[in-house]
Amino acid sequence: MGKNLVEKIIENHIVSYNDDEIGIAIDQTLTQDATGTMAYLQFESMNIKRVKTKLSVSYVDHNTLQDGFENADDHNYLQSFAYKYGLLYSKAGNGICHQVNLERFGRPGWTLVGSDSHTPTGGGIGMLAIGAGGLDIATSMAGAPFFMPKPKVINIKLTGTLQKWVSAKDIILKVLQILTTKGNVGYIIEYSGDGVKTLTVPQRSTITNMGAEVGVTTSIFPSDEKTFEFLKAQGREEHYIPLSADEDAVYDKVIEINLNELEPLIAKPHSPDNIDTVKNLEGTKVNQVLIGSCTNSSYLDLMTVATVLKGKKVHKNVSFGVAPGSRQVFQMIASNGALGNIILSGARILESACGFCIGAGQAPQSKAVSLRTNNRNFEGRSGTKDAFVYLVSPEVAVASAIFGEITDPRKLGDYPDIKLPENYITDDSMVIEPANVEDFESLEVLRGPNIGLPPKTEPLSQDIMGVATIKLGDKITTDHIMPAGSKLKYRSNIPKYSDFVFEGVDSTFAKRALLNKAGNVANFIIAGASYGQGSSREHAAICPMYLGVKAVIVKSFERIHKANLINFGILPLTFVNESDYDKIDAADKLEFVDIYNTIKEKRDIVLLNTTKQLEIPVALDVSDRQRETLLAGGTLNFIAKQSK
Ligand code: MIC
Ligand code: SF4
Repeated sequence: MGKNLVEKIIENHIVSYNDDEIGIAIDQTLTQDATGTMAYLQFESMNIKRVKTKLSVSYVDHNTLQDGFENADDHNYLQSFAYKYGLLYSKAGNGICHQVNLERFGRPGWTLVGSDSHTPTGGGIGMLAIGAGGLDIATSMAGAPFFMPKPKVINIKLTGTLQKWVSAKDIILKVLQILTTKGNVGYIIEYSGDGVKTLTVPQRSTITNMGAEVGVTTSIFPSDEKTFEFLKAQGREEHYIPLSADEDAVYDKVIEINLNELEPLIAKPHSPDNIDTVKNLEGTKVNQVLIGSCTNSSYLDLMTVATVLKGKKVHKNVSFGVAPGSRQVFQMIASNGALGNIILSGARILESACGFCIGAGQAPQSKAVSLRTNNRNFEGRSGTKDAFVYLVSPEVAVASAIFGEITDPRKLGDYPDIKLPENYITDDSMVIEPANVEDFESLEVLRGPNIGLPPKTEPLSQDIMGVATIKLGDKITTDHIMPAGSKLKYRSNIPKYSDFVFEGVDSTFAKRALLNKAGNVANFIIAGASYGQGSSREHAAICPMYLGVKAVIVKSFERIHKANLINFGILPLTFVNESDYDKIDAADKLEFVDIYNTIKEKRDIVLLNTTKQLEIPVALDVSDRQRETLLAGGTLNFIAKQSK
């Protein structure tokens, strides 16, 4: 029986194999500044002298607004940490981590874990690239394997060729329409079929990037001539290896998409799987159009946009912003004159950074219709609670910016048909090499006042007595749990950042939770399906932990968030009978009796709702390693216990 591509890469990296999970060796890690400080503070607490991966890169791309000293303090810490501990440091302005990593550092066949949910962008060049919480990146840098349940593989077979004006974004929007954002935990998507050959690396990485929204562990394309051409043009042909599935490879599910049949698609507010055709929404007035983010800001994307804009003006009622994904893209479009066309059209040129995508700037007007090329349109993420954000391809974005209303780009006539360059401009001078001195141990890591301490957790107690501090519905995202945007600058200050937990959902939550904690009353979070969708931010576990949350009881979890809860000693429990969700109301008193031994001895867990006098069975679906971690009160305690 032949092997699929995922199996082949895993086989090359496997270091442990149990019934409940596998452990793989990690070649490369990446972090960004909003998750990096915490990851590195945790790494420092492990007392390891230098990173043990083949390559680790620390990027700065999220907190670049610097409206106060906090972001700059973080950057300073990150740079000095990288210098001392052996990482590359990509300075603010060099670009968005996933775009830069793809261009300069990713390698086919390597494993990559990154403290950002869009790390799977690397799957576009045949990497097994997985997003995880910061603490999992820290342990990978310390040389530990990365653990996950043995993945199931969905094969998406692409046939045919995209029609003019239909783009890679439309392929992934189609995938989101088919698979939705729910119910795909534990799967990896592997692309194959004749259609793959027709897609360039930037197109492939748009698709793997937004696979994060499907909730799969990662997505991957084969490594072939297109991968070779891309790496060669980046001056890195020596990093190429061919990789593909065997002819008779077996998959857990197969889906076919005929590229010829696709048309321009759009994700309507407020979920990336709320898909419609652009044609159906044509004529809707648009207030803002933003092109950029790690999904769609490559050279290919911006050249397409610039070519369309040549000699045209943006509609008078549209605020139009463009953020090139990396300094390389910026430099390329500046040198060939394309940037001039974009500027002349009336665009606002934004920094090569996450910016608007994470609500850091460019918040639209009240009730605005905002068209964006990024990957998430959760309510409020743009910074304006009542805005309507739609996700589209750069082609749809630019057509709509010109006409001032949602526009099918096929109206624009001649398709630009951009060819990728034979040589990209490569200048890595904004990537700082680590110290190469004998006595790097004496080097100082710089800590401004914004740099706090890594959070401390406590072992699981014998009993947990508490209250349902909040009850929520389905699809609660980590943006709901731990808002980013203007609050991002507090990422390195847990007590301060914790004030904003569930801010947009129930602004009284943090205060109430802290009061309970002070009175020795545990906080429980109750929610529906797909709890913890979206980002990898471990602060969505750390800050609730700081506020005294001991258990989260839901219908189902998303992968990264569940792992983060375990890392910080919060019990991730699911209802055995989903209908029991209705047996708990907010403010009900809840209890676990003898929970420590129950979990240790793998007995059935019963939650007592003492307000309603009900017994509710709940399940803890974790590996043995995770069970021990929870008993110890989180990963750092578990590691400390093991090394005694
Ligand atoms: C996001 O797109 O939500 C982020 C901001 O990049 C997050 C990481 C974070 O919260 O720092 C992600 O996707 O993991
Ligand atoms: Fe940055 Fe947006 Fe990509 Fe997250 S999704 S890494 S915020 S560009």
